[in-house]
Amino acid sequence: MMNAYIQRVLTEIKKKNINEPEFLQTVEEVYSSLDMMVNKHPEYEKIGLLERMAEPERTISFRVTWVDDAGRVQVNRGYRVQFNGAIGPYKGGIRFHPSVNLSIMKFLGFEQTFKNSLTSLPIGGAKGGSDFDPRGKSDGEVMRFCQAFMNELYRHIGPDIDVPAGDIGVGTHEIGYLYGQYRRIRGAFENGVLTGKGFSYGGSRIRPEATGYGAVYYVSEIFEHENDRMDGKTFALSGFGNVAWGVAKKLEELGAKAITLSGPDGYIYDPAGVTGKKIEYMLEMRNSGRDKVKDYSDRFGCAFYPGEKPWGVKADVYMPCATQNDVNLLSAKKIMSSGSKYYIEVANMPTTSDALSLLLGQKNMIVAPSKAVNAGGVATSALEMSQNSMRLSWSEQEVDEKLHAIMKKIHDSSAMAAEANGLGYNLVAGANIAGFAKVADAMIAQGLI
Ligand code: 2IT
Repeated sequence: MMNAYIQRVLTEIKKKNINEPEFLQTVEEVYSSLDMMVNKHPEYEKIGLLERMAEPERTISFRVTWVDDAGRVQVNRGYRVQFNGAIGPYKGGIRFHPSVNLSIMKFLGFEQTFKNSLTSLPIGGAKGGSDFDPRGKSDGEVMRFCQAFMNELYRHIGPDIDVPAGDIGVGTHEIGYLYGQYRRIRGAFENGVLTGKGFSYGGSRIRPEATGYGAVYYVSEIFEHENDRMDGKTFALSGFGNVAWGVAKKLEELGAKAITLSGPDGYIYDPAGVTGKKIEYMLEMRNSGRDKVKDYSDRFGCAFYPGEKPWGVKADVYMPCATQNDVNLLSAKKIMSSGSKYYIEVANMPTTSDALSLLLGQKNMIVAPSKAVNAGGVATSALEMSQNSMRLSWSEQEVDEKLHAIMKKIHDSSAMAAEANGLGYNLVAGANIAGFAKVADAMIAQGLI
């Protein structure tokens, strides 16, 4: 029986955010893990903690006007949701994708709050983006769009206020244009305002690899817990962007291999492994702007399955690295019947709620949640902020060691939180509880704001 306060709050939040399904799904997922904690803390209800936690501190929506190559005026909608600043300046990525809407921004900002808390670094939660579609746009159009986006965003951000980074559709290239415009408007070299920068103007070593590397470090901790070995294992991945690239690279280093990748057009199956030059080709595919994974099979002669997802392939570990709602109930059933015991979320909310309940209900299955698994990206962003504020730069090895230690700590604190709440080795609930605890403490300490 779920705690009555949680039940009441969920009902209210449902009413209030009826048109925001992704956001509602995330709030439900997080709050339903907090039963024992809320039972232990009746004071949460008196100060409306759960109601406050589910309401962004600030939601900014703005017009972005730019001119395309044909001289036509284009209008997009921009967002920045500053969800929770209790433990540090707002921090989170910017996504450029046609699917961007308020529900997606809010679910990502809510998740980011707990993810950032889990990293143990001082960063609050935020998310931003636009319904701008970078696909098929010229470089000049992308630059003008980034400049127009920053013309409004600059007034809401700053190194001690809100520090955006990249996400889907926003990589180092776009961050460069965004930073250039910020610097021009501010008339100051405040490079701590954005992370994921190029190395020549304050970017961190390992930031491009960090999300993927961090995810594999996290998986290594699970394997250690299970007395299992990484070498020789096969991994089914979806996506072929920055995250899948980092995962494939680190897997190869550890003697394991990625055997699938996917795109909006279908998936490729490469039983020999996505290794060596094939990994570097992923960057080329991404930079082409075609958004087609079939290019990989054309180049390397492996199988391509148009319009399908890789979840029916037999693999030791399943890692969705693409975007939300990538694994539905049918896919989850396929994963279950593969005999694998590892389902590792990497993308934000890759699993539909019915699929997640099914997987979580399997006794022999270990499910790891994206807010913990992909936290290496934002953790390394926080390391970039530290380097910027100290005006120095750490070596690859220094950053990588810190990232590795952070991922181990995230795994261990999640496992401990679950154990302490009588939930066994439940990494999903554990991450929610551990992430929530620090934000809750900070909000309580700071009074009603
Ligand atoms: O989802 C994420 O954590 C990101 N897109 C990275 C955020 C960041 O500030 O590096």
